Formats: sequence, structure tokens, C-alpha cells
Amino acid sequence: MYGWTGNILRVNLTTKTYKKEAYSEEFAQTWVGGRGFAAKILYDELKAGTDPLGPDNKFIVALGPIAGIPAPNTGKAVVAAKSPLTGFYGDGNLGTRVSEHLRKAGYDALIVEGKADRPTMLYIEDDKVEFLPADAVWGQGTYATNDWIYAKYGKGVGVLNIGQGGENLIRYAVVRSLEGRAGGRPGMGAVMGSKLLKAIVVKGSRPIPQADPANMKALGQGDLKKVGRIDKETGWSIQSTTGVLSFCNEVAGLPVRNFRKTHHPDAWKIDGERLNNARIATYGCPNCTMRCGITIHDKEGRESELDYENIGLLGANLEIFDLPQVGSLNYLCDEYGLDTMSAGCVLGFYADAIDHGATSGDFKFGDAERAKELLRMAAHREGKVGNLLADGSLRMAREFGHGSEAYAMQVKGLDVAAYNCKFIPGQALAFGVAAIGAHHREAWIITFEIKHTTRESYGPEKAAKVIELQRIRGGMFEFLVACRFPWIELGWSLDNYPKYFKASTGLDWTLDDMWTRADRIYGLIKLHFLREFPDTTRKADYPPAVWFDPANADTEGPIAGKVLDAEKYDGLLQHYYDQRGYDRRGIPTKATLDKLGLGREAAAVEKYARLY
Ligand code: PTT
Ligand code: SF4
Repeated sequence: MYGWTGNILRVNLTTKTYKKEAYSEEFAQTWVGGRGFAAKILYDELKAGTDPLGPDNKFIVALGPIAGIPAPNTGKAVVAAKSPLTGFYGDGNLGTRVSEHLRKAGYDALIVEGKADRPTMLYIEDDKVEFLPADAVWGQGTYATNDWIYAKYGKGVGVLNIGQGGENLIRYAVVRSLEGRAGGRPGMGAVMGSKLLKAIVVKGSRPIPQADPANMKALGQGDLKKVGRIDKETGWSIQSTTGVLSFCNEVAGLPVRNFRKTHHPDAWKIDGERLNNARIATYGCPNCTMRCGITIHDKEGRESELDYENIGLLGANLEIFDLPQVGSLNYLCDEYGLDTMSAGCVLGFYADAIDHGATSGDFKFGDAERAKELLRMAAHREGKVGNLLADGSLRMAREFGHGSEAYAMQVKGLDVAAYNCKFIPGQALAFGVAAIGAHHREAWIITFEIKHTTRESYGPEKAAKVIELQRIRGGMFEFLVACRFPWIELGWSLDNYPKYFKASTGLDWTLDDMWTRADRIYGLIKLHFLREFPDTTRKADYPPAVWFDPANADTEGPIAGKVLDAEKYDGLLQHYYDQRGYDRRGIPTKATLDKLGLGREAAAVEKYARLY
């Protein structure tokens, strides 16, 4: 077998043991890697009802057949576990040198089981695995932890670590890697923390097996140069992801004031142009020639890296139109290891709930200084408010009552990304049916919807587009494991990916072969959900209720008086189910499961959910 190392490293923190496990070619070709491997392993090895923060949960790092090799943007890794935020499968994708090093150490995935008896750092170097004390950095943020690790091993190693957020089991704590950014929005950092696992350090030195190494090198390195050239020509990374802020503001799709408003006259103060003007450095993942991270000095003079999602949710959504202050909130999230997007939604919801009398408190939109304090309190679970904020917006809403769940901006417990879908039905559907909750990673249809179709339509073409994007974004890029930005931002052809795959594995797959795997993985994640929530209804695939509320309509601007139409949304959802082969409850039919090759997996879930 080429392209895959054929091995998984299984580590048990309770017993301090580890073993190298071989997997079959059939497993490789069925699940491919990354999200596919992680979803399958967690499905087979976890029981329904497993406590996500207990020792029986498993933390997984999974790579794919093109991860870590010098080809466009392959310095990425998937981190996954049962989510403490959503209660079912959760994952994230982050830039890190672990991608290359774990593969060079001879593994395509790492499974971490059990719980250590003291703060621990896992050190993996080829066949060696060490369980090292991490007491010195327990209680420290991710920057200090990273420095401590680099001082020991040098900057070339691959590092994943957590901050106080993960240690204190904040349900939206992320895993950090200073070689990239942060990943695992649905609380993957808290799962590491629950195992007293402060950091994972990896150093590998062997070649990654490839079917045609000479071709892979020529193709991969040549294409890295081409991608870099296109980026220069188009100037995309001048503003990177933040270029989208002014677009969202213009088309009334920006989250402002906990998504109550869709645009704001001060939005220009935090847009991509201002960010580029304030740039002090450029930052990027390994194997990337279109480095998209832009850092600025925050209010306190620290270096903070900002992307659109961070600015949209920690800035506009909180009505903080001051870039250095947004930088500070972002810095704190990075330092504590909290998901910036959930943090922005949680704080926005808290201010909104106070405004609407659902709870009492002293936080107001626009108050950056208080927002900083609240982030610190959340990361340390300080007092009643810190504990509330640490559990995420859905749990807060359930605690507050007073109908506040309607404006907790989440789907399946995961907070909505920075696109206000008050009147963008296709993107609302994309959030509703995203595999792990409201993540834009799965289907980002907003520009297609606004530029190339009509916003008014709830037609089958939008459901089809969501599925097409899920296959590409939530599927192929997550199982081959590479950054999707060359394709989405620079128009780098999707046809390149079967070529990289072939040079790596020797297998001649078409894009259709990729989509088959993508659909199977989507089906399996659905089974994860059904196993945990057997009485689910199609309402689980609805976006937040406030987007349907006429009282929440804009009073001026491009979508004045308009909100989503509930009946029409339901029709759009049905188009999605029909095209996916799901029944009216949103459950894959038996024929669909058989077609996806998920018969055996479905049999396991029948015990919990009434499938047919
Ligand atoms: C991703 C999510 C995103 S997506 C952003 S900004 W974006 C937020 N970034 C955070 C951050 O920073 N610090 C922090 N403490 N929390 C953060 N949470 C948020 O996390 C990311 C880039 C970006 S920047 C995007 S869109 C693309 N995402 C990809 C993806 O998901 N898959 C893939 N194959 N390629 C991708 N390429 C791009 O990668 P999650 P990263 Mg992240 C400061 O992991 O859980 O999926 O959440 O990986 O290294 O941060 O790169 O406008
Ligand atoms: Fe990382 Fe950005 Fe490069 Fe993608 S484009 S690999 S997110 S630096």
C-alpha cells in the first residue's frame, strides 16, 4: 500500500502504554483518512452515551494520503472526538507540522485513550513514545506552553497543545498549534484537558511511502510555486479571508449585535483594508505558498492573528468596531485556547439575553473591556457567570429560559459561523444540515447564492449546491487532508487532487470516487448523531428560530422587512433530504445506507434509533 503508512498509533494515558496497529487496504480505501478515519474509529470504538469528558472518550488526530507531503497546502490535520459541546461526533482541521511529522513517524492517525494521573505531554519520535510530566505548564496559556516545548525540542517539531480553556473543560475549547492556528471548535481542546493531556509533540524522520515519489515531488513542488504565483497575481492574501467582511456588510449578511442586525455603518473600521494597513506580520501553515494569516498589534501591544470569522464574531457581532480591541479578544481566545467563533456567539448571546431580560448582568454590546474579563472568567470557570459562559450558548439559553433559545445562535449546539442568514436561505440550510453543527467548513454557499442565484429562491438548486459543496469541502478536503483555500480562493482546479492522490497512492480515482467516500462519511456522521439522539426530528436541521421571526426583520437596508420563511425553509430542507436519500425525519433510508455501504454501521444504531 502506498500513500498511506498503514499504521495507527494507539496510546493509553491511564496505563501509559502504546501500540502500533496496522490497518487494511480496504479500510484505507473505504474511509481514506482524516475525517473518514476519525469518524469510523470513533463510531466503532465509542458506545452511545459515552461521557465526552470522561476517560472513555477518545481523542484522535487523523491525516490523509496527501497530508504532510510537499504539495499545495497539505500542512493540515484533523482533530476529533465525541464533542462535549454537541454530544456527538465533532472535529476540526488545523494547520500544524504534526501533519508531516506524524506521517514521517510512520502513522496516519493517533488515538489517545484513558486519562493521565497528572498533567502530561505526549512525545512521539518515530517508534518512541514518552509520557512526560507537563506540570510546569499546567495552568499556562498556549503561547507559554509552546515556548516551553520549543525550548526543549526546537522549532521544527510538530506541536498540538491546549490552554486554560481546555484544562478547565470549557465546552468550546480548541486545540492550538502555533504552526497554524486553532482547531476542533466543538471542544476538542476540552477532551484533551479531560485527559490531563497538555500537549502532543511529534518528530518523524522517515519518508512517507509514495507510489511515485519523483512525480509527487515534481508535481507537488511545481504546483506549490504555481499557487504562490496565482496568489500574487490575484492579491488574495492582501486581505485574505477578511476581504469578505465588506461583502457581508454590503449584502446584509454580517452578524451584528448577536445577529439581530445584518450590517453596520462602522463595519469599515474592522474590514480587510484596515487589517492589511495594520499588518505587522504574515503567518501561515506548513507547505503553503499563499499564507493567509495577518497579524496586528492588539490593544495591549501583543501580536494577534485575525481572520474573517474572528473579526466577524468578536468584532461586529459584539458591536466592537475597534481593530486593536478585536485583536485583544482574539489574542485571549488564542492564549486560553477558546474557539473565537463560539466565544463571539456566547458573548453576543449573553448581552442579548441581558437586553431581553432573560438574565441580569452588566455586559453590554460594544464593551470590549468587560468582554475581556468575561473571556478570562469563562476560561477559568470563575464564578456563576464564568461557568455559564463556559458551557456555550445553548446550555446558557436552557438555563435562562424566557424563550432565549430562539436567539442562541447555534445548530445542534455548535455556534453559527459569521454569516447572518436572516434572509439567505441556502446558507441557512448549509448551517442546518452541516454534519457537526453550524460550521461554514461544510458548505459556504453565500457568495454563490447572492451573486449567481436569487436570494428569494428556496428551490432544489440550492439543496444541490449545498450537497456539492459538502462533498468537496466537508468531504474531500477533510479526508485527503489539505487546505481548501487554493481551490476556493484562487480557483485552483479540483482536478489537481486526484492527480496528487494518484502520485501518492498509485490509485486512479476520479472526483466521483471522492464524492462516494464523502457521502459515506456524511452518512456515518449522521449515524453518530442518531445513535446519541435517537428521537431526533427534522427540527434538528433548522437554523436558529430568530431568523424566521418577522419582529426581527431589518427596518432598513437591502433586506428591510424580510426574514426566512419557515414553510419554504422546510421545503428546501425536504429537497436536501430527497437529494441525499433521507426520509422525512432526516434519516438516511435503508436503500441509501446500503448504497453508501453503511449497512453494518446502521445495524449498530438500530439498537438506539428507530431507523425504518
Ligand atoms: C476553524 C475555525 C476558523 S475557520 C476560524 S477563522 W476561518 C477561527 N480561528 C480561530 C483562531 O484563529 N483562534 C482561536 N482561538 N479559535 C479559532 N476558531 C475558529 O476556528 C484555518 C484556516 C481558515 S481561517 C479557514 S476558514 C479554512 N478552514 C479549513 C478547514 O476547515 N478545512 C480545510 N481542509 N481547510 C481549511 N482551510 C482554512 O484554514 P476548526 P487553522 Mg481551524 C486565530 O479548525 O475547528 O475547523 O475551526 O485551522 O490552522 O486555524 O486554519 O476564516
Ligand atoms: Fe494555512 Fe491559510 Fe495556507 Fe490554508 S491558505 S494552508 S489556512 S496559511
